Amino acid sequence: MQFVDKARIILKAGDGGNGAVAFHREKFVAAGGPDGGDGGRGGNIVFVPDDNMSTLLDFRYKRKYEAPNGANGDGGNRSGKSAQDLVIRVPRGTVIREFESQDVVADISGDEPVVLLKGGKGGFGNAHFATPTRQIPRFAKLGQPGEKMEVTLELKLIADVGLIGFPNVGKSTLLSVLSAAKPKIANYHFTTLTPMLGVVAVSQGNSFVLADIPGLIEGASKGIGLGHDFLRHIERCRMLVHVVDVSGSEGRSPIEDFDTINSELFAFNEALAARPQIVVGNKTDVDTSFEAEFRSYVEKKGYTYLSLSAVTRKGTQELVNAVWLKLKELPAVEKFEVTYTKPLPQIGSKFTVERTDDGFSVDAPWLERILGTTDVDDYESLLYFQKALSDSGIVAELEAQGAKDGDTVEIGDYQFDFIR
Ligand SMILES: Nc1nc2c(ncn2[C@@H]2O[C@H](COP(=O)(O)OP(=O)(O)OP(=O)(O)O)[C@@H](O)[C@H]2O)c(=O)[nH]1
Ligand SMILES: [Mg+2]
Repeated sequence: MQFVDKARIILKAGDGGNGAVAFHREKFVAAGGPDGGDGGRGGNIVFVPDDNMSTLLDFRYKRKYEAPNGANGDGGNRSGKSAQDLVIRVPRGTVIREFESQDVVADISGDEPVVLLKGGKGGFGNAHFATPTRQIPRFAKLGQPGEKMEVTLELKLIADVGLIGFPNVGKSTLLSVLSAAKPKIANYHFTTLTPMLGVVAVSQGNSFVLADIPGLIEGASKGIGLGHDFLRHIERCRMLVHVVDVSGSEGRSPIEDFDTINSELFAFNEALAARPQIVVGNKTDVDTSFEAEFRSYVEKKGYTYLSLSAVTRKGTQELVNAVWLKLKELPAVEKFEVTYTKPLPQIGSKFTVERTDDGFSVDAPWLERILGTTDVDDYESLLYFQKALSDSGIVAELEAQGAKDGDTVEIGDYQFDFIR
């Protein structure tokens, strides 16, 4: 299966249904009261984590996701049906960002479903607008549009511990002996092509998640080998286990290997490079003549060093214990903070009024949204809108700036005559 960990999709929540204009009719009753029902709510866009998914591949084939619209209201006070939410399943650890700003909208790593976009509210039917002085309301409100957003999805796996090191040093072998995971293991470079997770049991009820990623080489941060892209999957790991082949089986120096990987880490993300590391010298069943020098090198730098043979399982239990001890001191897996804020202000918020060559122009995005749901050809509907205009203080501001009856007032794409 192809591993895809980035995608870009377009989301649109459902529109609210329109309210109905209808009047009660009955035999022998000349003109009944208004009984137009409300429109139904549009469907939300909801994200849930799915632990059976491990890639964002599906989102390469389908790019547009729309929740259904609410149904329109009907006569006889019948409300339109609200639409069902559109539930989108993603692998756990998927971070959703608004495309333009790249602000984080959600991090789908908990168990709770996340309502990302809200469906539009249904419009009120005319039954809502009957008042003692307005007995025949010939208007209803249109449903509000559902929210829409273009987003990028990025998978950042959730694991406590990340395995790093050169290719062929035995990272996948270690994962396979510590957990039930069955990664591919072979005696050549870049056997592992995609990240893999395994659960490591420590003692009854205690376990941690270990992530194995493709090997790194010098220049990975410049795209050499498989590059450093996969490092993003261990970006939120609480700590790292740095696996080094201390047997010299490939003719390299363990000390140089260790420094190379650390500087590649640093080039990718300084915070990741600063994460606690336990260093393991692997393949000690082959040759240990380089080990003493390497051990004192890393211990002098302040790291914990453990001697290991993944194949004979020498030292594996000590490693599990040491990792568990360290994890107990460390904060939980990092969740991405939501940095995105909805740009649409609420009704009654700020506006500006400016003089133009032939009248006035009002800048108030929230008002344009109300206008979008107002039937401007309907007198009473317009009255309703004008009430919003005066309640917000815009009329007063226009008058203060000298607006007179008949002056042109521009609001977004609309033009009105000013009438007091
Ligand atoms: N002798 C010996 N061989 C080992 C040990 N651990 C792993 N190997 C061998 O080393 C080779 C590479 O092991 P992998 O686990 O695939 O290594 P890797 O680090 O995951 O490699 P990449 O996925 O390519 O980055 C395999 O042939 C393993 O059998 C060990 O402790 N001793
Ligand atoms: Mg591997």
